[in-house]
Amino acid sequence: MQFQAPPALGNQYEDDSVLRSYLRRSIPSDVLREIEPTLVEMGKLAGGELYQLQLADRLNEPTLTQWDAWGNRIDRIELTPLWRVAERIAAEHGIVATAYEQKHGRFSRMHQCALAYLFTPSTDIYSCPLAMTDGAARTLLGSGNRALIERAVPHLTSRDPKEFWTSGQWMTELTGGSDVGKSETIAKPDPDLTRNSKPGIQNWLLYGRKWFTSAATSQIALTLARPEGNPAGGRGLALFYLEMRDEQGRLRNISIDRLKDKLGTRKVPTAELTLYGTPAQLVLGTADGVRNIAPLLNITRLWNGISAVSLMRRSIALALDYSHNRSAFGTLLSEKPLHMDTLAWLQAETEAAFHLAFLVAELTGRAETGEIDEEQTLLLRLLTPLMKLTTGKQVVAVVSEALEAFGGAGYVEDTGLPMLLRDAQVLPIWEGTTNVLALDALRALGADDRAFTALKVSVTRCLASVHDQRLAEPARTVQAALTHAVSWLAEARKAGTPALEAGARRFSLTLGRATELALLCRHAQWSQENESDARATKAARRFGASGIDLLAAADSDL
Ligand code: MFK
Repeated sequence: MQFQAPPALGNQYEDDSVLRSYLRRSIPSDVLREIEPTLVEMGKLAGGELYQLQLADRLNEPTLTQWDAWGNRIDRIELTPLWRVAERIAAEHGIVATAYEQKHGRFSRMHQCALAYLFTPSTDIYSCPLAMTDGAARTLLGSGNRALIERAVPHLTSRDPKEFWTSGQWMTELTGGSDVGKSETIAKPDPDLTRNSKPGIQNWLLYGRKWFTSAATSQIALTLARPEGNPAGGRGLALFYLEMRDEQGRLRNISIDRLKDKLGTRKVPTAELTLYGTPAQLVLGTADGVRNIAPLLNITRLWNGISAVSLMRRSIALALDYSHNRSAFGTLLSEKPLHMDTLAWLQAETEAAFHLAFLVAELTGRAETGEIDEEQTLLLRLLTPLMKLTTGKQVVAVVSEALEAFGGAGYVEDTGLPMLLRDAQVLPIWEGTTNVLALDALRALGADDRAFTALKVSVTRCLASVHDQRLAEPARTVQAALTHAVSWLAEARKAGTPALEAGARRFSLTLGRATELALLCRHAQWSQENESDARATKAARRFGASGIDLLAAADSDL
């Protein structure tokens, strides 16, 4: 009897030619020399110890114990062994801290995203609490609230597992996850607590239900609530900071009602909470909560994109390894032209998505160090939703197809493969669905189109460096898609808001995919010249022929 060898992983950094080539182009060689050992180490963990633990932890899920034996309400969540190890490794390897220590200035964010990209696929979405923690640190630092910055940021950015805190991001309520302005949680000033606090700190008590709070084991949360008497809508909400437990470890007037029973991300303890007088502090101002929490959203959207490309990469790494070990009809799968053609398509989608996600990381790093001009600021604002929605769609398609590359084994739970698809499916949903982000992209365009101009300039600059004949066709595809997007936008605006909104998804995906192709062409040209490597060129040609302009159907509706 012949037994099939399971797919295996090597060092996930050393094996990743896309990541390594990108870093060689984008990071000065002395910086890369310094950070590379951390990536090699994370690549080793991700393909070795963490991956083995992930497979062993497959059937474990977090549990909620609401009562102890003596009738006390305790609401204790136990994480699985994988997540407990992931938390320690994340702290020790500075997966949040790297972006804040700023050892390499604006390259620190790219370094952090590379670490997160390697770490994510082996830890069953432990990137969720890390993303929210990162977003909370960024939001607090931007708020100028000295007391909260001093209190929380050193914990959020610590490398010491004993000191490290994670943060929740409590937005979603029964009224909805997209239309956050409908939130019903009320904030009442607490005069007693305020009197006993440090000068300048005003305490509030929150009352309401939070319906979808990811990673409910965090030490703190940033959340939205409506100070009593404030108007309806997002502007009437305020941004609050709270600590979940008191010095004795008791929840501060929070009950954990239930853990969600979700399709995927089953290691993430996503909870329904009731706040019944939970002490909280204003982060900045008593209104404009949606605007004030936006920095957090933009950071978690970056993590969403990085997580998407990391799951695409993982599914291809496994499928590729399998192709070298699985025989059918007389040869290995790796010798079957059709099988390898299918994997090459997945690789092209993944490479394209990778370059867009890491461009947003690059721009975020520039914004954080002040090395960004107005044009790039507008570009970052527009590209963040475009990147999140485009990669969110790509990851589901790529991982689904990668599972098919295993035949029936891809559909069998104890291979560990189906979990990839279930986890991928959350990425187009949370942090803003595809449609909500398409509308956010319209918001980012604004009325004057300066953000759109910034995007066109950026794409044109990419294409200006592309002169290899094999890249001429994909470059023309980018230009044609952009030209079409410009004319479609003008027509849609004339036709009115319903037409503009109806086409927003196709418009956004067209811009997202066209930008990805331009970035891939630029990298392919560089790789030919500096690495004598035509792999990215092949990926660009393949991706360019895989549906870039999705606007045609929208035209007919105008
Ligand atoms: C694996 C990695 C990821 C891990 C994630 C883990 C955990 C997931 C947990 C969650 O899912 S938390 C919930 C996530 N929820 C969302 O992402 C909400 C989706 N809905 C939206 O994004 C809506 O567009 C939004 C709630 C923002 C719309 O609300 P409003 O009240 O209609 O907002 P409005 O009036 O358009 O905007 C208010 C202000 O915020 C405006 O600024 P001004 O006051 O100056 O005019 C907007 O420009 C600004 N704004 C909105 N979105 C922004 C933004 N500014 C910058 N960036 C943005 N993204």
